[in-house]
Amino acid sequence: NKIQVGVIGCGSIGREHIERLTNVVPETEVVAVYDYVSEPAETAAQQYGATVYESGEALIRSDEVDAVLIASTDDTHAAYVMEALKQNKYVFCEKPLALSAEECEKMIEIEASQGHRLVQMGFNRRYDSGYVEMKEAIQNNEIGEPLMIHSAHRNISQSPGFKTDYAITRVAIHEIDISRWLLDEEYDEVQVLKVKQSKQTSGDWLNPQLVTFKTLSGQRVDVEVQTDGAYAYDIRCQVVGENGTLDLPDPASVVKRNNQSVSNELATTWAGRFGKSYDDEFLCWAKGILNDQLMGASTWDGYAACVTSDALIKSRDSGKPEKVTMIEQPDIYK
Ligand code: ISE
Repeated sequence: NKIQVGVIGCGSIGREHIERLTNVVPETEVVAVYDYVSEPAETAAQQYGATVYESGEALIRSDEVDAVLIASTDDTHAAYVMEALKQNKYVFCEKPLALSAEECEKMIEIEASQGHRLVQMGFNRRYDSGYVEMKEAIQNNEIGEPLMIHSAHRNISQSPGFKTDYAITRVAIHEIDISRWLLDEEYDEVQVLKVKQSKQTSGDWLNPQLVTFKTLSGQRVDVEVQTDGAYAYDIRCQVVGENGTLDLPDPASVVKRNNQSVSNELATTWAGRFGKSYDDEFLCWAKGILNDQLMGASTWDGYAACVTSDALIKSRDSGKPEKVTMIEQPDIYK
């Protein structure tokens, strides 16, 4: 008997995750789906033999659902996570955990009072083999104490309706999480720096944005966030330590030599670049559920990302560094 999963949100990432839970993760099966638009839910239900529910809440409360995957629009995540917590069900939530830090604080309160973790956050980069190797090298003291990180997040395009804030809440949120995870530190203050704007932007949002974080021990992280018009979907990360540096490798691709030049292909989309990491993320989720011990990113990590996003957006408006102020960490996240 497999873990019976209900999926809320059957858009592009929801569909990919349903496919994974069905064909990649042996411990799970998708039995229930919901989407606020009926067509994608019906299609997924038919293809994977699941039942369509009339609301996300009904799906979460259903007896046939053991665990919930939330891949719906960002503004709906918090209420669904709260409902799953109240029903004492395991939940996987795509980023962001909520639109405000206050909503996350409520979740933390409930989860901590229940005494064990129920939520795993969708920060897939923690499962990317390159980042995993970098983390191990840091932990093994191979470059000494990390002092700073230089990073870049470059996109070719965005879907219609993209807004300036999304560069933080949907895009740089990956660097907010992965830098905290690599350095194993919380942030002290963050800032958005103004930079000359690219003409390769298909809307009226700010692009690029230069984002910086300072950790409590004084390490600095800079992130170039290009949300449109870049030459590829390209993710760069270099950790600078006292005794050396670590560079995130590109995924394997053949090195081509022709026309008097040497080249290798880059990814065009996040799905192409990070597919394998999502597989490993869900394998980890299923194991965590079976052992009643979730190991991936937690509600606390989702909260940290929201607090940091809020401070960055404030800084973009104020033009100054802004403090990242968090509540005390409950024991279940330590
Ligand atoms: C998307 O939500 C992601 O997760 C990608 O990593 C990011 O590059 C993209 O711009 C976002 O829309």
